[in-house]
Amino acid sequence: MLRPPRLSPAEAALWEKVEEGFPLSDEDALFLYHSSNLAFLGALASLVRSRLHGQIVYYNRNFHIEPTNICIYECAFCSFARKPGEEGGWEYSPEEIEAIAHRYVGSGVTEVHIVGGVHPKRGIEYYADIIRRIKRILPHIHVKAFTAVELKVMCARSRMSYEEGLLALKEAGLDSLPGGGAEIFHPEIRKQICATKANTEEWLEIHRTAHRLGIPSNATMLYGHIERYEHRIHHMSLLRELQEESGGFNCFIPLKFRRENNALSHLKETSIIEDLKNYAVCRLYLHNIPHLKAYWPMIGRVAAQLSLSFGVDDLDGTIDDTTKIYSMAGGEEHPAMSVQELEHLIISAGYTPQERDSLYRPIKLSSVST
Ligand code: V47
Ligand code: SF4
Repeated sequence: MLRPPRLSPAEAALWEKVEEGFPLSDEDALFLYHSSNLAFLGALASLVRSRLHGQIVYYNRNFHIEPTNICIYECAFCSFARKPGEEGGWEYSPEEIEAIAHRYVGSGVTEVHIVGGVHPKRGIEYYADIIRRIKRILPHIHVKAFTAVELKVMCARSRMSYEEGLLALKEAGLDSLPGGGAEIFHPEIRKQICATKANTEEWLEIHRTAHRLGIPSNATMLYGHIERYEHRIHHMSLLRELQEESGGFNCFIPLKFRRENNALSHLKETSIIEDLKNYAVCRLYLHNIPHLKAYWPMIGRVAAQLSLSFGVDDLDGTIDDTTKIYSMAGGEEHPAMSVQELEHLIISAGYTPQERDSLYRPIKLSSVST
């Protein structure tokens, strides 16, 4: 990666630090967040990205199931949750979930992503049953399911420790955990946007336990609402620390706050410049988490394509379904992208597409020639 010309002394020092492979300090990250030199940020993040993954951009074929949007919590940023009996609420029966899984038989999908509201009545047994039913229909599917927030409550309801609950789900076929529920770990912000759900220590403890049991996971950060850069850095520092200890995080996903239909609708959404800058700082600061994912239904296709030049190496995914978490908050209505569309998007940005499984093992070479 060519060093951009006319760097300030501070930028040149950071370039050398990253080139030599040293981790960024919190001060370095803050400096980058305050920088308006987007070309520098992109080049620096691309230095790390190409060291880790060359020109490859991963994608996978997945679908989502949101078993319910009934939720005991009221997170300020959430447009998705409903109270029991409230209009717009749903709770699928196991048979309805089986019917969703049946739609994907023979489709080539390799992963199902299952997250939903925190239902007042459902425990580990219910969710283990759902996983078993899905695996009977799609035996080779990787089940990435349940945020730490959902897991905390389902374990408590079934009077199980985190370890017991996770082991029961693993036995039923759980393969990994998604990264949701992390939001912003700093207590100053957490108490304003999601005061009552799993706190920071609980979120980290559930992921630590999963990693110890051989269940890998992802991590997210909900950014662009009331937090400051310092809170984002604090958030990432806790993840970097846990990753140093357990090595169980596969991927980090910054989630841009979308403001429609929620209690924070008065806030402005971040600009694309801010989103790209954030991807770059995340890539640079989280040196020990191998993958950085752009979730295109949330940021849109153009921003997802641009993000590839700001450290992102993974596009999620060939989603073809009914996911509502983002469409209810202002994301794309029926997010769907075919393999050809996704590969075209990657190739036209100058990168090489690679289909992956949920553990980032290559599945096959691109079907579209570069
Ligand atoms: O925790 C909710 C976020 C998350 C809004 O692991 C919102 O591969 C923006 O975790 N604006 C759930 N974000 C989704 C999730 C996820 C998504 C994609 C990939 C993976 C993965 C995980 O959605 C919640 C919350 O942070 N969210 N409402 C909103 N208005
Ligand atoms: Fe419930 Fe999750 Fe929405 Fe919070 S973000 S209200 S926990 S569905």
